[in-house]
Amino acid sequence: MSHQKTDRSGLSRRTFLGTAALGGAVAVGASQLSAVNAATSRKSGQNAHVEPGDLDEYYAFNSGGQSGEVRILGLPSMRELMRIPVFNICSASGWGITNESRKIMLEGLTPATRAFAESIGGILPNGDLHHPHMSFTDATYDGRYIFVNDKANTRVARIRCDVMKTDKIIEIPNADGIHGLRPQRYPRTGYVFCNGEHIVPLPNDGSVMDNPKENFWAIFTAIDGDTMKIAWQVMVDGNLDNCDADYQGKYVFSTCYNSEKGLDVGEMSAHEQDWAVVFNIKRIEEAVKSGDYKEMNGVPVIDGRKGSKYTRYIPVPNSPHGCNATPDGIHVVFNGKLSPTVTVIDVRKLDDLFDGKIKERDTVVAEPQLGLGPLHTAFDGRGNAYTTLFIDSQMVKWNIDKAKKAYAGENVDPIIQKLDVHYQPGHNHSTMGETKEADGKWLVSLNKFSKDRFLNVGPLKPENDQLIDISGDEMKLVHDGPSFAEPHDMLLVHRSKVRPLHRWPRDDAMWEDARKMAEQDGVSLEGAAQVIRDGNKVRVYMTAIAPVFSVPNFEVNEGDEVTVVVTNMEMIEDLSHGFTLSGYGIAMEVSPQQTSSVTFIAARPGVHWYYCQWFCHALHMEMSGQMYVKPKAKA
Ligand code: RUQ
Ligand code: CUA
Repeated sequence: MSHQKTDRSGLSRRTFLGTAALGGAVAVGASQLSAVNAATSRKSGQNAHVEPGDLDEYYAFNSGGQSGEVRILGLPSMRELMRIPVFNICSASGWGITNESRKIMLEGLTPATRAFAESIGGILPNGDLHHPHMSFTDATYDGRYIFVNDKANTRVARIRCDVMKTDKIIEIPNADGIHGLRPQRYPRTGYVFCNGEHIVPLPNDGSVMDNPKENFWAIFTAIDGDTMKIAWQVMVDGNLDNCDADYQGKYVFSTCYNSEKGLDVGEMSAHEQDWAVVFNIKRIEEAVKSGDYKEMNGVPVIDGRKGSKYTRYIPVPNSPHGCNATPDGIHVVFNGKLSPTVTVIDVRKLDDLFDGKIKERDTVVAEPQLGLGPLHTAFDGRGNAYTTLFIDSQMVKWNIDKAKKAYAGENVDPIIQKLDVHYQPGHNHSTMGETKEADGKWLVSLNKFSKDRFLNVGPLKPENDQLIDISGDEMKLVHDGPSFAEPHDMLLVHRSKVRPLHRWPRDDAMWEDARKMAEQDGVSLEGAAQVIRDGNKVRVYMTAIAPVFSVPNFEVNEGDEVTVVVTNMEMIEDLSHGFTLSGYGIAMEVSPQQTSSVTFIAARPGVHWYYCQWFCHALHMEMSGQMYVKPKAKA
């Protein structure tokens, strides 16, 4: 693709957000051609088609954006395999309904938020999940956990990769809107780092609400990923957007687009330069040990504002967004967003920077001009970088070494190719690209607009996650994948790194409360068929084995507090049952060897059927029972 053409399409696309139609129509014609080319004349020999019954080579963990969940896709087929509810309420699995999930959703909240949640029904019903990232050992994925952020309610959650379920959710105090999130890469995770995006007063309790320049702050947080307790926080100037950790375990980086501490768009984008903050982990840990911090809401908060020995602020042109460390372990790329450039630093210079031997901008080794709206960068492990250009609607492939040479004054063009994507890409992600094992096979462009790429589904359109083959010299677009509610980020993990179980372990900690309760009642969950009355509390224990619940019916009084505990005793893979109670807003998943429980008030007299909602047997429809609720007057 010649630069001539690139520039023209870039110009027409630039008007996309304003006048839409024409630029988009031109782009569709061109891309259909390139899709045909990809199918017929691709040289790289990679096949995106996965035959029926064949397995994908990669897991793709896709954020569900404002749906609050995580999705698992197979790559390269882009088939959706599973959804993992996290911050959302899930009608199918009962996440947010069962006792087990509600405990996870409640117990990590601060006391103030917990009281608020209880006033609106017990849990916060939504989340805005942008960034799923897997735990690392020695700078590559280790298959233990996936950590995710919630921008909407300032939380961080952890997903267990053995069962692909959320097991911890914590609220981050002193911050507002957790956005960027990355686990420590080396020696292992370790810390999970996350950014508070919005500046707020400290404490944010209404006692101070004016004069943001003096009173509002952004907070950088390090969580202990093993315990999910907050290790420390750092108060910084400006705000915080995205972050990444180095490959050495020494530094963490965060971009700032609001060095102005503005409260509206005009104020926030006023400066020609903002910055990237560098956090010195060792020095911060020493500060925690020596007591150089202020405790706020039970957390040590270190002062990392300009001039502190714990941070450095590297000037970066204008409102940088993505923050990406390269698989060679040496560079970090800050993506300019309002500047057509990305800024590349060399992490080997950071010791000297912190020792005062060099200045902030001396760490910069390249600053190539790539196109309009650079947001995120991915890598192929062969020295090339791929940056999304939001405004140009393109993916640009460029060479890091060439960019360094150009920065040093040599007459070289680092840009290798620009590929049209459809449309307005945000994140991109390459297979294993944020690890030392980056393999340069596939790249996904997560486009925020799909407009004319799919059948029209009304005013709200899906996003478009496009699969690009990067194994050859040229990027080839091979697949369009519609997705809902703005996935921001996609983690592409080789299947050898993830080893989920086929059944739950019977002694799993997920239902330890139900087990304790059963023990007190003298009931074995595994053989249970019992109804226990304890004052106005009723506990119903049953097993599920296709196609029967061991308790075919039970009777309670109106107003009783009822707890139903269901244990699936199937040993057969994939034989999930469920428990749905009609008219009570209750559904739960009970997968092989799992126990699930739910507690509710029997507020509605009459006969209420319960049934299994996961198709499990030829007599699945008959897998049901009845709850009789005697009205108060007759009780
Ligand atoms: S952000 S589109 Cu929420 Cu990751 Cu850059
Ligand atoms: Cu059990 Cu359907």
